[in-house]
Amino acid sequence: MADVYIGLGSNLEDRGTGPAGQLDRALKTISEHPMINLMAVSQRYQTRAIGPENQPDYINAAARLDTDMSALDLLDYLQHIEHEQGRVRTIRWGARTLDLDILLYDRQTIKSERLTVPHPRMHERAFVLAPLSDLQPNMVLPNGENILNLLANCSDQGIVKL
Ligand code: A4P
Ligand code: MG
Repeated sequence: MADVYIGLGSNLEDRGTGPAGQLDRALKTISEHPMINLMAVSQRYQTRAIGPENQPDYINAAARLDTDMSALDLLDYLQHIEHEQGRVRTIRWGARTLDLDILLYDRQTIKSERLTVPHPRMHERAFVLAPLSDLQPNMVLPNGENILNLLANCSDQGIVKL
């Protein structure tokens, strides 16, 4: 079984369901996959958008999964869920109904065309580090960095625990 952490984010509604409801829906779908055990879900955070500024605040969270799926199969499944929940890819870092990122996959380092793990920008983003610290406060990343130290460096990013 791989020990996996994913990040969830949303700042748009889809068919009447707002960002918090998008996260609920995604977590329910993930928990229903026969090859995935949803082990834990973090608190939720309201976070200021990083990237283009003219977009609403996000709701972000993280989850811990156990799975026998390969990292690429998991990515396919997460992208399928994004698509089902109305995700349209237009501007990089632009507003979206749902973003599901693989943050960590069993302490592996993966660099392929479709997948970079650990997620390349996670160490500088409070909206990833704060929910991860709910799941495992003493987590150390594969490169040796401690997430609480990293989180202390992004105290100016405007995130609020809900
Ligand atoms: N990809 C590579 N590695 C991964 C990975 N570890 N997990 C590839 C998931 N996908 C990965 O992603 C583009 C491509 O990245 C995918 O096709 C996949 O093969 P995308 O979801 O289509 O586009 P994106 O998310 O706009 O791009 P990117 O560069 O992944 O953006 P980020 O870094 O995920 O940032 N502000 C707040 N407050 N909260 C947020 O959640 N999210 C973003 C997106 C920007 N600003 C935000 C938030
Ligand atoms: Mg993404």
